[in-house]
Amino acid sequence: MANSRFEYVKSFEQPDVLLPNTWIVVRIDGRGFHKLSDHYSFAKPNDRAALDLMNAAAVEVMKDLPDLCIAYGVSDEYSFVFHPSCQLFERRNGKLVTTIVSTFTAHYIYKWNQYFPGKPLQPPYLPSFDGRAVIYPNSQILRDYMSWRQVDCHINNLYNTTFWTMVLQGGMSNTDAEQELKGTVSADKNEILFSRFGINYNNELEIYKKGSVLYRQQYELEEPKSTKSADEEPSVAQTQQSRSQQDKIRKLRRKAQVVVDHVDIIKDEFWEKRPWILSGKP
Ligand code: DGT
Ligand code: MG
Ligand code: MG
Ligand code: MG
Ligand code: MG
Repeated sequence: MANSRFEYVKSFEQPDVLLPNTWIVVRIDGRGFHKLSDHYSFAKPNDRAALDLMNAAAVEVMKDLPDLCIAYGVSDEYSFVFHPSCQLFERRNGKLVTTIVSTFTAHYIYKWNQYFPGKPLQPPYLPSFDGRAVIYPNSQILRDYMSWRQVDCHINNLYNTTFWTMVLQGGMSNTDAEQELKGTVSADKNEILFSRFGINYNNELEIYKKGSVLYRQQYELEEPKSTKSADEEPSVAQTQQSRSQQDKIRKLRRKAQVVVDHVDIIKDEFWEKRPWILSGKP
């Protein structure tokens, strides 16, 4: 780039690199989806097509960015998780968030007709998403973050399921249902659903109760034959090789199938069965 007398403006740009060696979570959330879901008549409390479309867009984001190790989605939000070793965009906050938000939005809009045939998108009701990045210092706190989102999913879904059953099946007004649910605990809502409507909340679809977890199927890497012992300083050639090894891992991650699951991610079992998610290694 040629130097010009205008070049100095570059010095106004602020660095926004995220702390090294930390988990990065980019959470995106639909803007004004209350209005949007009304306009396109999403089913209440859960619209299966709307959730499937969120998941389909998120799968494309995972495929596009092999550095992502897991994602979790509920309602109009999705959390995308980068491993602490991630060096994508030199870990620049703005680059990471805007890339995720725009890639997700592009796929969401591209696939809309497939999931909502006969309901073409109409301005001003066009889907858009905001996003933010938060860093977490260790995998325990990262897991607590994921648990927080899944607990939120459960609490909201139990409330919404009970509320909309009281309104749509019980013929109650929104205000009356809201009033009656004020101060109730989970057991009360389960009881209302069961005794008045014969609904066992446990039998509701897992996608509604647990949200959606996206991760890569385990991928394998053939170990390179090593001639040197581990405590020797790596040569430049070896560093190069390990870089090509890293590229190989990225390629494998890109090829690995992305799974959409609706399971408990709060208990240890999910993570213990799939150690490659947190280790970031094949
Ligand atoms: P925001 O995020 O501050 O721009 O505002 P909203 O309106 O997106 O609010 P938010 O994100 O707190 O809540 C999500 C809204 O999206 C909520 O009003 C319900 C709606 N929504 C999400 N998924 C579904 C669905 O499956 N069915 C229906 N009927 N509505 C849904
Ligand atoms: Mg929001
Ligand atoms: Mg929203
Ligand atoms: Mg939301
Ligand atoms: Mg450019």
